[in-house]
Amino acid sequence: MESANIVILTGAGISAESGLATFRGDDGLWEGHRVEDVATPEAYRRDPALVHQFYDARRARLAEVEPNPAHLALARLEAAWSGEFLLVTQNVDNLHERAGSRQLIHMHGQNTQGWCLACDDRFPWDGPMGEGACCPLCRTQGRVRPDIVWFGEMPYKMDAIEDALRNCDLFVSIGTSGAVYPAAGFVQTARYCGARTLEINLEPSLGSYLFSESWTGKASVEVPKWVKEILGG
Ligand code: BJW
Repeated sequence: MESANIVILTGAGISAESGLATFRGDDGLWEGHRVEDVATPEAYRRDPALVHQFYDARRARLAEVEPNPAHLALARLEAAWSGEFLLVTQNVDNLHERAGSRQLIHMHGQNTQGWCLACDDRFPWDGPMGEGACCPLCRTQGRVRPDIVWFGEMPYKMDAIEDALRNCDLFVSIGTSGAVYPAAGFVQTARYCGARTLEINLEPSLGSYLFSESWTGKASVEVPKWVKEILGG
């Protein structure tokens, strides 16, 4: 098994026990706003101050949280694995890289990066951004937005993700509700191409029936258990 190709998809549930709120749980609202009301290009055009407030608050929170045993176990697995390994996260936090993951795609962007709509460049961003942010490269003011994929926008690196899904032997989905596409459809691609599929989630997700195996429980417990099992004890 140790030479098999693995693709892992993670969602907000893997960071929940680090203290970051998920989107669709009981604590899933941000000051009464649904994610759909702050995570769209239309919302940004309508009320940029509100959208910046949402991402500035979440960026500030990153300094107060740490990777949990689930992030650490995935980094351990990557380091020990001899087959191909790709970790695709929908999360815009930086907990996977802080845990040591390297083969990592942030398909919905990163809240620790800015994107200048004037010069189309992307760059690391620490601290608040707000409406008046100045691009460190072209110096234009007020055209910098968080480097996040909002509803209706194309997720990043889809070609590389599709290739990895078509070539994987094992697809594992961790801590995601399966409510948002294209990520919610990855299990079907992997399965169609012959991969074994496993879901690890607090509760069965919307697409749970599509997986060949399901583990129900907290990511911080179940992921280290699974990694130990796959690495042979
Ligand atoms: C735990 C746990 C613990 C908790 N342990 N588990 C109609 C039909 C089909 C599709 C569409 C449609 N209308 C529009 C679309 C497309 C749209 C879409 O999917 N909409 C749906 C609402 C239907 N998608 C898009 O627009 C995407 N772009 C796109 O499709 O482009 C065209 C395209 C075409 C063809 C190919 C490729 C592209 C873009 C989607 C962008 C999503 N952006 C967001 C916000 C930005 C990032 C941010 O602010 O952080 O991304 S939305 C939000 O949802 C965020 C997340 O990444 C994403 C997924 O959420 P996630 O991670 O699953 O979190 P939750 O809260 O939903 O679930 C957490 C889970 O964890 C739960 O199950 C818990 O039980 C569990 N859990 N504690 C283990 N301790």
